[in-house]
Amino acid sequence: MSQDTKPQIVQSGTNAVKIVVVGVGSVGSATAYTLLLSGIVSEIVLIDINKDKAEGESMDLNHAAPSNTRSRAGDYTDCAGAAIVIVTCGINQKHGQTRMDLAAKNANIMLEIIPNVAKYAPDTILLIATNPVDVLTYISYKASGFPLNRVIGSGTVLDTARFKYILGEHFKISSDSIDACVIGEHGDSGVPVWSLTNIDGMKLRDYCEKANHKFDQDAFHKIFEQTRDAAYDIIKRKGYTSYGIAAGLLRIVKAILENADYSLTVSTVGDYFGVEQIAISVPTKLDRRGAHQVAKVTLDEKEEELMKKSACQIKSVIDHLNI
Ligand code: 6V0
Repeated sequence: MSQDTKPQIVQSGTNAVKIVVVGVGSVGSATAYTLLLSGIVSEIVLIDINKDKAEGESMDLNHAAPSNTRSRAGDYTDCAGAAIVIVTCGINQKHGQTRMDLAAKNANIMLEIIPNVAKYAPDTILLIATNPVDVLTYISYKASGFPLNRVIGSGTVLDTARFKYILGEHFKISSDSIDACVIGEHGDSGVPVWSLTNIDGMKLRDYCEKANHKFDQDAFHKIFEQTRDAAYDIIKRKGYTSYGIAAGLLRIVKAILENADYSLTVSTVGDYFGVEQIAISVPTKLDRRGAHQVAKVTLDEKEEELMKKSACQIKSVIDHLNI
């Protein structure tokens, strides 16, 4: 990953930090609310094609704001000085649609807005959440002209949280005791990394033996299906998903602002699993300069094969868009 050595706008400590959220629908407003209550940012600027919506949301948010954080509606000139610009605008999945079905429309929206963000905030970090997030992270990288480390997709951070939650429910333990992740596409070809799953510091098989649980491959397969299909199940009932991704975006923002240097499964652009120039999620370190690849994750043969398929799936959509 080519690195950008310019000092970033993120300041030491996290007290005077401006974040911009572009798109304040279900995801953007939940993200702004989550960021606001976290107290780690001082200013949240909301941009939406629907200006009234951005204004209404920011007024409402201010009535929930801790004294050191303010929200306001703005336009692209207000991206100047932003530490991070979070992009959540565009169309969302309707019942029965896949994330990839959104590609063409949302790609055009990215091509329209990203150059504006880059113009006024040339040193910011772009954090993309709009779906299909891997494809759009790649398009945002191209449209911004930013170095690789400053264009980050929320990737499988949400899938990983869902996976750990469902595993925790299965074993009736806190998901904090579980070290597990989903990598690959944020979507139907995402890959659960069973070979590296640890519970209480033990490999899954050892944990099952020690804790008197059956090592039940069928149950594990169902756990992954539930993880993969979670968005469809939620959208069928409430029409959209928002809180999970908002918490995931907060986790990413925190890792950047706090110069955390730990890894999350965000999506970044590069050559992966034999496929050139795509964005896909693998464990990636985050700090004030953005994303930094850690050593290539060691997968078993089947996982490696699934990652190749996932990478090809993303590539075929990027190629199809012909941008
Ligand atoms: P929504 O509630 O329809 O909000 C979209 C917002 O974008 C609206 O307020 C629009 O006015 C605004 N908008 C549209 N076009 C533009 C534009 N050109 N410039 C500025 N604003 C614009 O959608 P929702 O918030 O539910 O979803 C937004 C995106 O997030 C979708 O693509 C979802 O699929 C995606 N999600 C991504 C997730 C992830 O894990 N990465 C998770 C959930 C949803």
